[in-house]
Amino acid sequence: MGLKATYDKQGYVIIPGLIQPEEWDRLESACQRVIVRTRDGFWPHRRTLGSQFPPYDSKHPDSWGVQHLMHPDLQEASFVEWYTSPVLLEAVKELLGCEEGDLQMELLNLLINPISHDFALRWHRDDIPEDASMEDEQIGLSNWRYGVQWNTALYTDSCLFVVPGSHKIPRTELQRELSSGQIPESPLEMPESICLVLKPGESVFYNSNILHCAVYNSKEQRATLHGCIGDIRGGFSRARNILQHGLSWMKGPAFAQTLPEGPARMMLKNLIVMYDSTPPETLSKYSLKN
Ligand SMILES: O=C(O)CCC(=O)C(=O)O
Ligand SMILES: [Fe+2]
Repeated sequence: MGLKATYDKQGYVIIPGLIQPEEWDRLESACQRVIVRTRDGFWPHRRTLGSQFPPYDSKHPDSWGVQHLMHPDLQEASFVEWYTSPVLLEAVKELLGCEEGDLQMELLNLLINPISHDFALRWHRDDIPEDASMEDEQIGLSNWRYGVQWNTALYTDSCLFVVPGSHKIPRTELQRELSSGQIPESPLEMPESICLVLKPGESVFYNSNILHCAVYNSKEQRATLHGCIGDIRGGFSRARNILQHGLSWMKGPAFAQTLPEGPARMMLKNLIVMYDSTPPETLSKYSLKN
């Protein structure tokens, strides 16, 4: 089966080799710098322990993610260069079945291990609330075709668990019960769930509405690039999910000036068109609670 067929069937596919050998050291040292900056309290855009979705509680001292790696204040050019690199975008275009001109710039974050204690995210779908009716869940799943999310691990990563195939089917009674607010005791209690183990340099592309959860071990080093790209043929179907992260900085001249040659400018323009045309009621349709 080809990559796209596998992705469509399972809801995820693992692809190696999307960080070129000559990019690796630069990207890894940039990750190390932003991790230190975040843990030392000098980067406010972070995912904090205790919060599953934005807005993240700014008071918790420990972090499980660094937000907005492409933000101009970080001055780390390697992130936007990698995010718009030909090898990565080829994979994205193949999975979305779209042309370069359809690509919409979205998020690039870094997922890291907490240091004070372990943390976990409960079973969820990123853009469908846990209490959605079966009908709404089916509508949400059917419409969620215009973007792809991925995790690219710099170090072995065994944090993410998914139920293969669950990106197409509303939850069963049992899946609903196990995804209603509680942190799982063990993710493998969920029937048919698997751990998506990534080796260094491997990426998993996944439908972010697949039923998934994550477990963060404070003793195991994690630096996993976590991005997503949209397809403008989806209109503003992704607006709520993307814009909840606070992307007004992407509209300013400081960010535009950092963009490399290539498709980056067009991808940003596509994001801004969506941003500016999204009706406010679209943004408030669901409010995902922590
Ligand atoms: O840590 C991960 O790999 C998954 C994160 C996640 O599911 C989320 O941020 O919604
Ligand atoms: Fe998620």
